[in-house]
Amino acid sequence: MSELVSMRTDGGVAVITIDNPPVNAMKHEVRIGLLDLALRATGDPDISAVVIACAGRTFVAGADITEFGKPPRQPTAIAVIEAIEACPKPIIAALHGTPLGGGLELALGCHFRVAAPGTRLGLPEIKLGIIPGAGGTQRLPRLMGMDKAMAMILSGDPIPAREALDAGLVDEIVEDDLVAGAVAFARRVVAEKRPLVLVRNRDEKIAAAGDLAVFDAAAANYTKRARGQNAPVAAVAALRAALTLPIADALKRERELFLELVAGDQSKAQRHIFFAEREAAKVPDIAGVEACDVKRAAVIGAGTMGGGIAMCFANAGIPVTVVETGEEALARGLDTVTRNYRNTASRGGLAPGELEARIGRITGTTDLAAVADADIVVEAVFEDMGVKQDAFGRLDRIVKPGAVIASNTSYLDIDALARSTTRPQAVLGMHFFSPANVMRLLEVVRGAATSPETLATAIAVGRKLGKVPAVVGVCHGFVGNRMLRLRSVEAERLLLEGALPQDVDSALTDFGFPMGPFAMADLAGLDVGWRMRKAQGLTAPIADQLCECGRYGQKTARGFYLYEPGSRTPKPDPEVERLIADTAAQRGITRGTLGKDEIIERLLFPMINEGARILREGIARRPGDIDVIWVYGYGFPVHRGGPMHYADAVGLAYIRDRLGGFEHKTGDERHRPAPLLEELAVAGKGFASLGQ
Ligand code: T1G
Repeated sequence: MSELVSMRTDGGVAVITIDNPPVNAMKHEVRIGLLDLALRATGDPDISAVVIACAGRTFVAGADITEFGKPPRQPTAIAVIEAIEACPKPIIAALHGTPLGGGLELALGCHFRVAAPGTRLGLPEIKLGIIPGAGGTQRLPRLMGMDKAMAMILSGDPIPAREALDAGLVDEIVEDDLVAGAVAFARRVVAEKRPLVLVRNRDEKIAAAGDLAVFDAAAANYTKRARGQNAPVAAVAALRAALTLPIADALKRERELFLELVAGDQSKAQRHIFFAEREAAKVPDIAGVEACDVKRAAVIGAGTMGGGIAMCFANAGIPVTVVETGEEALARGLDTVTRNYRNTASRGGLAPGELEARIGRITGTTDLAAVADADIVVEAVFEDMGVKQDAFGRLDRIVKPGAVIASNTSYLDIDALARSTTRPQAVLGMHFFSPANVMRLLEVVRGAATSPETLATAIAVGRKLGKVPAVVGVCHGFVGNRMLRLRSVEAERLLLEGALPQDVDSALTDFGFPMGPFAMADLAGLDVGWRMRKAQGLTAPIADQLCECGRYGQKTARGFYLYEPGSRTPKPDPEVERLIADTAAQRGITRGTLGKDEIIERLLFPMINEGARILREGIARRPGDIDVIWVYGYGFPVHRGGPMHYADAVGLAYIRDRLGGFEHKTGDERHRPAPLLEELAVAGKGFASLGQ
């Protein structure tokens, strides 16, 4: 008998309660307890019905992910669900919090499901590089219909209880005491002798979805965006089996696909990111430090970043004041924010009333004194040290004591900004990524004087804004941009050595990135990088020349590529190819042919090497932090686990040797294998040996 699962009876109704904090993951001991009590309730003549509920903040949020990759132990979740389905008495699942994955599959094995109002139900397995493995791909479409089930399983996103009720996934919303409501529901089922039809036997919605051509067309919309991920393709195969195979065979097929994926490298990589994401915000030396409560925020600057950051606060329910130097710039910034919200609302992305509510939380002003009572101020002014130091000096004289003063700089020295105030302990970096209201990463830059309270508050705010906070130290470009610089230099070098922009970009998109460096540069605007390079005394042989002739990318319809009017589709430009060839010739570089693998290695190995330097310097605490930064901030394919996890899969000795070859070829000392990489390679170890 497991103490994680208990049973009591309430007037002939057995209430089985799981209590395995923090998220009632269905680990081995829970499965043992559940099976034991389900069988006991089945056999007990005094029990007429069963309710399965959970203590704590949520119903079962899935299988225990830490058990993956280990030998499976009986009973499996499938065995527990089959025991529930074999019970001749009504079994009701009482859902609250986030019943996800195996938790929702457990509920789908029950005869009925009732839910508390705020419940969010989902099958997020695809985010772990797997598919539902306990019947979700077969039972969910039988309850909700194929379209809705496909959307839930292929996106992995949860749906709210009300939507689940409308779709037939839950049978009742219980407004008050959930378990009492579930017991009452059970009694009604018994009293009304309601037929106990197992979900697995409800074929009407499956029959309705029988047209395979329609199914395949809908599925293609999802798999075309898979970018090399196996799980979406497997999920479609499992769902298709629901239409083509009898349930028992289809469940078997789902299990085969699940077991193949869970043992695969992609799922290992995505599980690594799952746990690394949760570790990245943990800073051992501030464990237990209370974050200050943030009721009001302010953003200095209403440009692209300032506007996006203000939206983050408004989206999280925090009133925010946006300050600009002039009325015109302020109006332009707020118009962009309003337009963004209207676009989202027009696509059905905002609940009724939310548009006005969010815009209503944003107040614009040109009076800096208006931010005096803000609990946190995020500076997002022009990326120039002088301009920022001036802003910090003025904020220091205005903002109330105890407030956090953060900079959204993407590479400037946070310690220098802190020294331009009388309260360096209240200063740190909060580096958002463009578009700030969309990108999930938040690089939290801890300065030398940043206090534990300030850091804890910034991390808590990051989480509240729905971001993935990753704590890093101060250096030029912090972690992400510092590594990106190495990739950008190499990308330009590859052009001179024989590649074309489309060769480099397609190598990275085939690898799994959403976009290659040259298409990305054209999207962001070549002039932005040009200005930063000039400010830092850096050059980019091709990009600089393109900018000198006014080719700034999409905004000028010409950059590394050509763009037809109104189109964002990059087209190769012979003029650029000629410019590259001429530049190479001027530099005495003989251009040759570079294969995809070589291009990938040349782009990724130097940045991995820089990652090793960053770890040795302590700018990043864990290799997993670097992986989280690259996956959530720079589009590194999640199914490869980020650059450091990927490096371990490739092998550090191989990378060390290739880098040696690059250094010999380019003469660039940054290609020299970093001491940490060398040490690990010699020891036959990977970055993972350094801890998550
Ligand atoms: N297994 C093990 N640990 C888990 C876990 C899980 N399923 N879910 C969360 N944790 C840990 C997490 O690492 C953290 O630990 C703590 O719980 C709190 O989590 C058969 C095979 C539920 C929405 O994918 O999405 O079922 O850092 O910080 O922000 O088909 O956790 O404190 O040491 O994230 O409030 C499917 C995963 C599994 C859901 C809560 N289920 N979890 O978010 O807290 S596959 C999932 C989440 C499956 C079946 C298949 C979130 C949450 P620590 P947290 P939160």
